[in-house]
Amino acid sequence: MILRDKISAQLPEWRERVKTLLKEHGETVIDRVTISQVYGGMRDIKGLVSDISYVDPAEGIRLRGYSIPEALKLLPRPEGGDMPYVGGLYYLLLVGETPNPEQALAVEDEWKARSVVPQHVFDMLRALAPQAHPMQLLSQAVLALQSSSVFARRYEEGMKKDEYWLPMLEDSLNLTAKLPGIAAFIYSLKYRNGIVPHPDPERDWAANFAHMIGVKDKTYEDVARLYFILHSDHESGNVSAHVTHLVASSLSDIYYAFSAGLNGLAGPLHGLANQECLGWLLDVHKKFGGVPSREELYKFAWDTLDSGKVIPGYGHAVLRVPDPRFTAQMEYARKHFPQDELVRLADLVFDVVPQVLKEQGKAKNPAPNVDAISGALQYHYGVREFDFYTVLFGVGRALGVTANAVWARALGQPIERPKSLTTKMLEEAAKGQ
Ligand code: CMX
Repeated sequence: MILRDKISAQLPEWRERVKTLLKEHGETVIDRVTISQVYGGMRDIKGLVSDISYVDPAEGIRLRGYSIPEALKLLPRPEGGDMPYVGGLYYLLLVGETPNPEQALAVEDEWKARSVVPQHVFDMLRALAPQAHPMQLLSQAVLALQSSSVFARRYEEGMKKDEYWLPMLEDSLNLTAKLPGIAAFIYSLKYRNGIVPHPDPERDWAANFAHMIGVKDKTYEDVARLYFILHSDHESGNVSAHVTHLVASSLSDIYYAFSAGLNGLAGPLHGLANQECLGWLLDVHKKFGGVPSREELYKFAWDTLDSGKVIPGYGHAVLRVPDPRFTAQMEYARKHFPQDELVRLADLVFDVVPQVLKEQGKAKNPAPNVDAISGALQYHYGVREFDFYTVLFGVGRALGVTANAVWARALGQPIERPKSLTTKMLEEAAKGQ
């Protein structure tokens, strides 16, 4: 298999590189840690490694060194498509090289061969409470697949540490292959008739999602590709990526680990912000009977803050500029449907909210993040049940966290175990200064 062969070929050099770094420079100090960081969600503490993506505060994400516009331009596209194959992106994340069309299609073919979702997963989802949030369904579905983990079976049988990454790759491909079908089923179960068409072998991974969810407009295939690519990876410290890595570091398989990561993504300060944001835009739209004036929106934004709420889709723990993932989606919307009311509203919010947050003076980054516009695109195509939107985020996020998990196994990253202190110890450390 192409991914296995490509990673295999790189591994000896990578292992040597890490071994030498640790042996010769293991005691080199790279950063200092302050009490506010210890008490403040470990913000900016450099304690994780990922060679797959890096978020530059002043520039945004780079996937294997490529900015979002560069990646979208370089990755191979389907004929007539505006956006690249997601299989090509997965190749880039896993292998670190830009794939040619055959290589991107090889990943797409791997996914096709592994896409059948076992019946017990559908049965289990049907048995859950009707009011269960779609993210609960997604997390449970991933967990239900755990019984098929190749890693868990091979570990039980006994396997050398050097080989751990191989079944991790198998599991990652099996899991990611099934996610579009699972997500489409969750959508249909919650909001339609619970029936999903079979995947179409002629379509790629993202286009199949568009097909299975029932959006007829062909351009939604591009939106699906764009969406999954943009949400794939955002280095390792965000909640969903970090939780997945943390759980997998105990040698749990990817199903246990990613199910846990999804539970973190379901929080309103993280992935759920996309549903919250669309809800906020709709509240504005309803209150003013359309797109309000600048002044009306300014007051509405202040009312949100004064009521003790955050403005969803704005702010970021690392970024200090508008999120390029926001920009890519906004550019798409402006190009393809500039007159859409929610897109016009999201554009106005982009004009007004940063100013409001600056005036309030709390948020370190008053600019939009990925969630500020993503829902408006889905809404345009008729995917209007906005409590489903974080599921879409989760499907995309699987690509990044599984790629990281494969490499963490390949390079033998150990179980995570940071050290905690008591408040008294911190007070004493402060006195000693
Ligand atoms: N609206 C109102 N207040 C905000 C804000 C926003 N959009 N963003 C930050 N703040 C506030 C914080 O709540 C914090 O207030 P307190 O001092 O009272 O606790 C203060 O500004 C400082 O926060 P920060 O250091 O700028 O941001 P954090 O790193 O603590 O948090 C984030 C980052 C994303 C959780 C925060 O900006 C936020 O809550 N944004 C809205 C929710 C959102 O869009 N989340 C999605 C992020 C992207 C993703 O993961 O999907």
